[in-house]
Amino acid sequence: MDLRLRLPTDTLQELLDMNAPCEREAIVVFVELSFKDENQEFQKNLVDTIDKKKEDFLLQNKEVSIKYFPQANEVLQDFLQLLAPMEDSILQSDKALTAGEKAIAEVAVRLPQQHALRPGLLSCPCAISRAPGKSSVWGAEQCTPHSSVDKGLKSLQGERHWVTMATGPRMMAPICLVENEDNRLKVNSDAINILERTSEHVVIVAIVGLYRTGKSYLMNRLAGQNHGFPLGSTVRSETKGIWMWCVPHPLKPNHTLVLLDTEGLGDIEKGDPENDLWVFALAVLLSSTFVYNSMGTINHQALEQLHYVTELSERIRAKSSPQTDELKDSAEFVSFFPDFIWTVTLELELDGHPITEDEYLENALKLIKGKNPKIENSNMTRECIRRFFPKRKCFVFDRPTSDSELLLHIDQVSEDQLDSKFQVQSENFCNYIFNNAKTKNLREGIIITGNRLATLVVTYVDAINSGAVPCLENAVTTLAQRENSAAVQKAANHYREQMAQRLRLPTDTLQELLDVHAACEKEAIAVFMELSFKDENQQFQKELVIIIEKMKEDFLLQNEEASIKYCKSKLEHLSEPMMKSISGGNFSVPGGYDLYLEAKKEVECAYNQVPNKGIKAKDILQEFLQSLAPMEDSILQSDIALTAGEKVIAAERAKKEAAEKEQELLRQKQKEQEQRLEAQERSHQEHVHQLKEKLEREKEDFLREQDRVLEHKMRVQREMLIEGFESKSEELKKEIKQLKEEKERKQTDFSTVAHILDEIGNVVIAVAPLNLKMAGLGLKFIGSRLKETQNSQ
Ligand SMILES: Nc1nc2c(ncn2[C@@H]2O[C@H](COP(=O)(O)OP(=O)(O)OP(=O)(O)O)[C@@H](O)[C@H]2O)c(=O)[nH]1
Ligand SMILES: [Mg+2]
Repeated sequence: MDLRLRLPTDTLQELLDMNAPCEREAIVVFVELSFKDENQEFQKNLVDTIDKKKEDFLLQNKEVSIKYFPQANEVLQDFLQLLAPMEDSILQSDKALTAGEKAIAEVAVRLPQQHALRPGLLSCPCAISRAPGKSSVWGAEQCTPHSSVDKGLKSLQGERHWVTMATGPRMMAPICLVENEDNRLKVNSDAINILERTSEHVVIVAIVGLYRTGKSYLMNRLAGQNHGFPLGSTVRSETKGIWMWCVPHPLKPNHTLVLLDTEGLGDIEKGDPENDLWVFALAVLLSSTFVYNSMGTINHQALEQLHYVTELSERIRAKSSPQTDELKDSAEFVSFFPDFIWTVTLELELDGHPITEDEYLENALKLIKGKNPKIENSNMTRECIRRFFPKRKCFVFDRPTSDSELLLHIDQVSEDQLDSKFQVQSENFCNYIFNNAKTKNLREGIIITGNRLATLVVTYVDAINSGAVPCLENAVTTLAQRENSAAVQKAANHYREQMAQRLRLPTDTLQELLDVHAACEKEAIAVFMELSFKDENQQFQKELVIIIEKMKEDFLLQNEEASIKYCKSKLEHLSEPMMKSISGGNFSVPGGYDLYLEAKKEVECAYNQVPNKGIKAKDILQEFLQSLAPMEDSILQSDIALTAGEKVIAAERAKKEAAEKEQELLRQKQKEQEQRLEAQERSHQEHVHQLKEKLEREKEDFLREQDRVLEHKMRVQREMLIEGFESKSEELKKEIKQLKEEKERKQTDFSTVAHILDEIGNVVIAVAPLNLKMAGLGLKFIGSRLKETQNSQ
């Protein structure tokens, strides 16, 4: 239960479901080990104990739940009651429902309120089945219980922003991620803490645009809420810095949708426009979908306002050191830039003909012929958007409402008061994001999780504050250092836990332990491979080799110790009567030697019958027999029933038997050393095999990415040619040629990774020099001893 449960569970049923198989397994263990359980006395005891433990788990679950969210019950109850009148009026005014359906819905609304939140149980209060096209942008079938209660809970809870659930923190309201204090960016550690606790993959949507253009409102709609990111009703910029809201992704299970709302650009009251640039650059670097929001038409002016994009090549770097060849650093932007969406509030008509939104954007991004600086500037913005962002999309919005009074308090306007065109447009936009916004990844298949995002934010903001330019390659290196070291830890923990779980010490044979070791090591390497990336020179994999090797040695030692302890105690117990007879002089009689031999044989037989003695069984017996030798000789010599000749023969026989046993023991040792060497070789093979697979995957990821970039560049190059911009097309051709050469170069690099594989193999051998030397020398030594004993016979 401890191993499988993560408290608090989402539902009571989840805990009970976990209890059932654990209880079943516990009963199997009992039945396996018990016998002659008169009147099932012990079994009843077991039932009581398990019951008590289950109760303890239930209590713990409740306590953990309450600890993280003290008044969940009460707060939610209050909130639901608060909603009741409004809910009723929505229900009664819904023409899609018959009177009968309304009556049923009324009962359904009341019921969950009565049963809401039993201890340790966060249940879903969303009982009104949403009528199609009503209530929420999340769609009729999407139930958003947590987000729909979030705001109410937040207002009642004050400071509390999030509650920890099994999958990570679920935020009740947005929180500032990067503060903008006196024109200096500062990471908010509370927000970082929240991200650190999120291990889910993240889809990150950032919105940027001029101030007072409805950015926060649009983000709230993505969260399925009217409230959330605060909206401003004055002309001054409301949002400051970058705000973050993590909500469960409505379509992708186990994904968190991270919404980043940013401070409006171009607010003249702000002192330093420099900051706008950094906010813009950060939003590009952090998001997987970048939304640029504007009002009016996409014209020269709008493009001029988007000049930030042309400055990105000065604000972001792909590589840490300048390129050796001529390839511009920004030529690589498209490989890690987010998708681009332009959302614009306007009447959509071009030259009197209605066109699609995407056509509208593409038209607006066509370069304009002409040499005046204004045109050149807006052309530059067009070109940058087309070259940097891998994918473009446009959404056009009408005003949410034509009623200017309502517009002022748009966050209090209910869905059905909104203009129906806007409702459809907004739903299309949200659905597009939910279905198409990608999971954030850096290049080469590095998928971003909440905690990785935390590192990215800190790394980038630190770079900006230190006066440097945030650089993707440096961020990847920082991330890799942190993640790879955690990957080593997790892999090592997995190995240790699995070994402890699967091994019953002492094992019967060494091979048994080595087999379990091989299986656990294989899994641990897989854990490492899964979690690590950019492990330069296999630095971290080597670390893992060393740690696992050490843990294996510990298990081997423990195994020997357990066997020695058990064998000694058994032998002591079994030989007790014989030892008493020796000390009582029972064998110091005529014929005593034969009596002694018989008693010794009995002890040996009984000892041999004892199961599960482990790998030291023979050593301990041999040690015991050797300890008897002087006594044995004195019993033999003092036995007057034997002649001198018989005594000589008996002594010879005893010596021979001892030598045979010794030889057998040496043979066993030799076999064990061979097994250990084989295990070492197997370990080496496994490391190399999994590394090879990973490198192969990385190569495929890299090539796929390069192809995507090339395809994008070739498309832009063709378009430039068609639009009559030959020199730009030539420039791109050059980039394409260089990229193709780089692809070739990398391909050869990947095909010459044999040396890496050799190296990791060497490490596997080198980390256990003592072991191997011991094994190698040991084998020689045992071999020569074996020969010696054979010769002496
Ligand atoms: N959403 C939206 N709001 C509009 C529109 N026209 C005027 N507004 C008003 O502008 C306000 C803008 O809301 P916000 O979502 O806070 O705008 P914003 O872009 O986040 O503003 P800043 O954070 O200050 O940059 C709303 O409260 C409305 O009163 C429109 O077409 N759409
Ligand atoms: Mg805002």
